[in-house]
Amino acid sequence: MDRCKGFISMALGLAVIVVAVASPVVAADSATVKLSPQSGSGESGTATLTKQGDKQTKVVLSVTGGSGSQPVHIHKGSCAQLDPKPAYPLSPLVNGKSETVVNASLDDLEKGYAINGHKSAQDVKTYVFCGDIKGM
Ligand SMILES: [Cu+2]
Repeated sequence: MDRCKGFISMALGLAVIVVAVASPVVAADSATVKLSPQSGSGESGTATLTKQGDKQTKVVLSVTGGSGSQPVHIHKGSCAQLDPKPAYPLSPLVNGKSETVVNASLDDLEKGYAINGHKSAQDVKTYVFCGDIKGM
């Protein structure tokens, strides 16, 4: 009986090691960014970044709580300290969706960039959501 328990815990231990080793390999080709509301907008969602070869990244946004057409960009910096000048413009968010292929590798984007949304083309100054792109 004790032997049996020992085997089970060993098997569980191995399973944990396998998962821990396998995960980063899978995550390397894509990253998910959580987009959190700003300026009391109530807008939130996710951005999924997927490698498109070595020099491009597909960015797909899915956001709820907004309306109309909203400008979205990738900016240098972090949500806490954002460079106001957009680094890579993304397709405007319409009906909560935006899809763009940007000319930057996922590896580069994971080195200090953030995705942010603006209230409207007329009110670009108001940030409505933001998420930091982080490496795994
Ligand atoms: Cu922006």
